[in-house]
Amino acid sequence: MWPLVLEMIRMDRPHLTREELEPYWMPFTGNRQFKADPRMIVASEGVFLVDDSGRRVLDGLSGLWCCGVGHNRREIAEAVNAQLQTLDYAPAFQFGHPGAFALASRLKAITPVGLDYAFFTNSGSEAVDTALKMARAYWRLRGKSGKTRFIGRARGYHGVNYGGVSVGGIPANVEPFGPVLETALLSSTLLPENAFSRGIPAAGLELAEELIALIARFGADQIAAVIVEPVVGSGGVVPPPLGYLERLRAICDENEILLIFDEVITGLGRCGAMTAAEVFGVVPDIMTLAKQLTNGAIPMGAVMASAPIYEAFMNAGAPQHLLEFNHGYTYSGHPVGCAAALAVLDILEQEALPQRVAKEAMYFEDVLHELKGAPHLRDIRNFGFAGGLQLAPMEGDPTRRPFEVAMRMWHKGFYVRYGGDIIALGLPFIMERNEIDSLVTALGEVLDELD
Ligand code: PXG
Repeated sequence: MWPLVLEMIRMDRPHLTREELEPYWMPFTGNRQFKADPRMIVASEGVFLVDDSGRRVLDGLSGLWCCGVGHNRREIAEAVNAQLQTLDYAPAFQFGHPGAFALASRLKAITPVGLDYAFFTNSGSEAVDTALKMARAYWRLRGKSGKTRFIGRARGYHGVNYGGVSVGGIPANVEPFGPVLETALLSSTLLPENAFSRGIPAAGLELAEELIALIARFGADQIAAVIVEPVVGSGGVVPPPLGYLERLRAICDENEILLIFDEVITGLGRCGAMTAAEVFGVVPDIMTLAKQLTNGAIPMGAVMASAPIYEAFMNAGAPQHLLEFNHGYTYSGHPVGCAAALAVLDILEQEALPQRVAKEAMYFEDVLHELKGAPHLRDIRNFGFAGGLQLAPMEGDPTRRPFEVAMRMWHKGFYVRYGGDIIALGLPFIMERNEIDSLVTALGEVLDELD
């Protein structure tokens, strides 16, 4: 099938003209640069993307951290197709369809014990804002309506909706859009002394104590929840210091503060288990999922909530016909999204892909850390099938170098992500060792070539 796809592309798809490119306002993209030098992706298969010249490009970020089981999986396409021909849409409010219930049960089973209820959204950003609303409403129901403040963390990324940017720790994503919710940020655990750590870094546990200081400043009776990514993704691939997440959990418990894990990137295989919560043995009160949930094929997110949270809403004492949570989306639990997600969970389980990631992560780590000593490289970080290279900033233009690296990689036939001072890698869970080798070798060559 593969050569046929390439033939079709060559024959039927001329490059778009500048005029044809113009009307699309692209997200999180340098629109002017892209339209001057387009990188058009027209097909995909397994660990490869195909551009509009029919060139195969190795996908080093699983799309945008979402296509871990590989592109164009037949099982997902068939499940989606069958669902579309059976039930394309069912009203999400006041009616149900079997797929959403089946998916909720599957997610309950694969997330840590205690996260028993699934609320569906269409993206990670919506999952985050849903989680924040859930947390505030929960405390209100418990008679503690003063608990409204959220604590996030520097370098955190929690999507782009107003709640998410309020708790996020990437200034450029919030400054143009303020004022936002009142929040406070913990410091990032990215410490110079941890540079070139393999996996979990040794230093930084004491940074969890900042939460104690924030509680002293604002009062536990004003704080609804703490939200963190167990392993920071977009903010630079930052694994947590040894013991850090456990300590956050303990402080939250002592102070009646909810702990939210944003597992939009870390969930469903990337960390070598179904969730990062499982890897670290720390169970949050609320967990967000998206991206890998449908392998990127259909937009979908989920919020997993603990039984006490769900029960607080159910036992609020209102008549049965009234809504317990005034929140939801037209496409919450969309039948096609649920069908895709169920197919993805089957693949993850049947092919034991989280286990594969756990096993191969060591190989990836070894190969990636061989880059140590390459020009411009300030740090290498990794966890599971996620890796980050931090580059020394160019004078006067600190984000230029990662951009240059990513563009040169693209022209060599490799897709990696650039942002800030970071090159990020998020390998597909099915990537073979020789493919990892070629990706990292190409990165080494590009770093050598740079000024
Ligand atoms: N939480 C986390 C932890 C994320 O990484 C979101 C929420 C928002 O998800 P949606 O589906 O609304 O985009 C994300 C998204 C990158 C990159 O290159 C990361 C994301 C999105 C796009 C690019 O690191 N993360």
